[in-house]
Amino acid sequence: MSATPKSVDPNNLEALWMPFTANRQFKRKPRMLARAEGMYYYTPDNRQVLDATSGLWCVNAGHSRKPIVEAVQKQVATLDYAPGFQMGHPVSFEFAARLQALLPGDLNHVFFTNSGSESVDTAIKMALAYHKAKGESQRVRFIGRERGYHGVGFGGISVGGIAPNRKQFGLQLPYVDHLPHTHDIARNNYVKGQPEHGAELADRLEAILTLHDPSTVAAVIVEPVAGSTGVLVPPKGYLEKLRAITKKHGILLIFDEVISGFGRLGTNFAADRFNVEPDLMTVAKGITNGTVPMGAVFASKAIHEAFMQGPDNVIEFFHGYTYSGHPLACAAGMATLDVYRDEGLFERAASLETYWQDAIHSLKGTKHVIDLRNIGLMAGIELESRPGAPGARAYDALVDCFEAGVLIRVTGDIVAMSPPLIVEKPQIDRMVDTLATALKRAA
Ligand code: PXG
Repeated sequence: MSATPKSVDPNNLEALWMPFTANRQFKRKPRMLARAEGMYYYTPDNRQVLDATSGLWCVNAGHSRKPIVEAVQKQVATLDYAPGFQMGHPVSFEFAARLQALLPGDLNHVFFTNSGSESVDTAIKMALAYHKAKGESQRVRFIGRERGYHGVGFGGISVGGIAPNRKQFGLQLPYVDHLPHTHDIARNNYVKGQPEHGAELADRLEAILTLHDPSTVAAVIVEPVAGSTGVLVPPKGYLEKLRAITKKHGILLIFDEVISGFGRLGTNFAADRFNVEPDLMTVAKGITNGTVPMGAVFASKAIHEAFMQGPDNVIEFFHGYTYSGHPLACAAGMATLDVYRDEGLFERAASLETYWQDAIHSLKGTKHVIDLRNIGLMAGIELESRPGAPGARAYDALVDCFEAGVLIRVTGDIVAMSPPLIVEKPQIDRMVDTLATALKRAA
């Protein structure tokens, strides 16, 4: 049998089982993106679609950026792949050092993965192994949070707080508990930036710890700003409390910054924006501008130190991936950092925040809208659900906006927008106007 069948119909959509997609609904009426440049996607028939979501929260510097394209092309022709176990290649060391220079507080070591999900599972294993190395192998519990998204590995869905991502699978990690989420539109409605109410929800951590005995808990993991479940901005003082409580009990704090990292909040990381330092940080997405799959875990000096004990011929952490530190990803990542720096994109995001905020909040009073919230260059627009059909209204808005030439993202009945940091003010206006028109039309 030949490896290349002779006649394959490129328009046959059947073979591909699409991720997180209503496959049959999609295939009846596909929405295709064939090309991208800067702020725009182009459909196969060359219709321009303004990207209000940075792909899936990852293309922070805009699409098909020349320096990144060229760096990847050069790298693939120089060193396509090199093993990363007991062998090294220069680009991964250089990229780790470049990242190290960006890290806040005591974070100073970089472990490469290929996705946010792998980063989360890596951080969970690192936390367990850290405590074991310190002689505290009883610390095996993890505390996540309702409405948290930490990817789709078994560790990630266990600490995550999204019911549909868990209930199909039955099994999860044992010994996991969850903090309450901080979404409270009764008290925090149409808030610009951080809400006033809800810091006390962090005190629930003390109660959970008392229930389980704090000395059995390895780590608490949260997204500083929950992205996927609808842009939930942390109440003032909330993250600070989590930090104080975890520190008091010798529990690690993991910030999942897969979305909030790399300029989304106008700073390197959310940890910088909120001035709260975690012990471990997980990243992905914007680390390579979405061009080549990559993720990373950033570990504090103390955590790294705990592993670097004992005989030096022994592997310190029995974990890693064939493609950890892949040369193409590292080359893409370094070129991405260059673009972020040379174009001042994180500062640009910060300077656009007020304009973005005003534009988003101009939707107040628009049909179906029940809440608006924003921070950095991200926003959640919450809709009242159509009775008996949760999610339908937002999905209709997604289809309408796509047909009108703007790509948005929806989760349940919440619209999320997170444009590339190169966005121009008239493009922000167009995103908001297109959504407003779609909502006025929506049943
Ligand atoms: N952590 C967080 C905070 C994320 O947002 C992951 C981990 C997992 O990353 P990977 O690379 O394994 O997908 C994510 C991913 C959406 C959406 O529309 C969000 C994500 C992925 C796909 C869609 O909100 N976040």
